[in-house]
Amino acid sequence: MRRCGAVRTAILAVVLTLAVPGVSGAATVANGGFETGTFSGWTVVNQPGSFDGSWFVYSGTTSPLSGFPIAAPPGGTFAATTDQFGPGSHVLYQDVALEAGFSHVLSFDLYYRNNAGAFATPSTLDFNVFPNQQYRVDVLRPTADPFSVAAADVLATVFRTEQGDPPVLAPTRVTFDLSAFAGTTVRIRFAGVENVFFFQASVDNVDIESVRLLPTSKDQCKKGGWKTFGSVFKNQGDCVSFVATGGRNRPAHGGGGSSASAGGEAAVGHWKGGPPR
Ligand SMILES: [Ca+2]
Repeated sequence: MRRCGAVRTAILAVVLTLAVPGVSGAATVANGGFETGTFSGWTVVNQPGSFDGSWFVYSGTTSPLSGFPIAAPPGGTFAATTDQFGPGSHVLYQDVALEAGFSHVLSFDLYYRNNAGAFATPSTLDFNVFPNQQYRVDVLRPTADPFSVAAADVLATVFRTEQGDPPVLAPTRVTFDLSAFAGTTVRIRFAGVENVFFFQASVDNVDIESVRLLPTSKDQCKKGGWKTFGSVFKNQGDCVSFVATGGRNRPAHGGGGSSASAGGEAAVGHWKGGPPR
């Protein structure tokens, strides 16, 4: 038994070596840390009539327009924040394609300073509705109006300020599982609205970590199931062979891999990185 175990360990080591390390291209947030010093990769939209407010790339500890204290960028030199001289509504978004056959976890550093002291959170981003003093992050259909909060447009709400929340939040890591949207393109939207008093809504280090999903049971390969693992397998037999050999028979189109969790409770196994491209 010990000898067998040693052989299995050796095989596993080889498999892991064959796996492609590092970042996959399964879902890419462009300029997620704003370190270009610009909004390259992002789109900024302000509701018409907003009073000299917008999203800004900033550095340092003073808000770029109104001069209020602000947390230093939590990563690198630059981060993004709303700032203004009066009432307005400001959207920052990016559309991201989520490759099928991967899990996708969105994360970012979120923080804010609401100088009004209290939030007002109607279900609208229209600053003409008073009072409206809030910050929210949503996953939208990419065809949605940038300011929409309609149920048909909002696939998920990742974060929103609520009445009674403390007015200041230090940089806080927020994570959200986007795996349910694999195979589609989604719009990640950060929206700040203020019509009570100055409000700096901020974000940095926006990232999506993607991990390829691999089957751990033959049943997951059958009835077309092999197609749900993206482009890894060429057919059902290729998928079944992968499972039956514990990953030693490499998929036709994938790299190495390990279905080490086969037989466990996990529905799927995974390994980091994607196939060679
Ligand atoms: Ca940054």
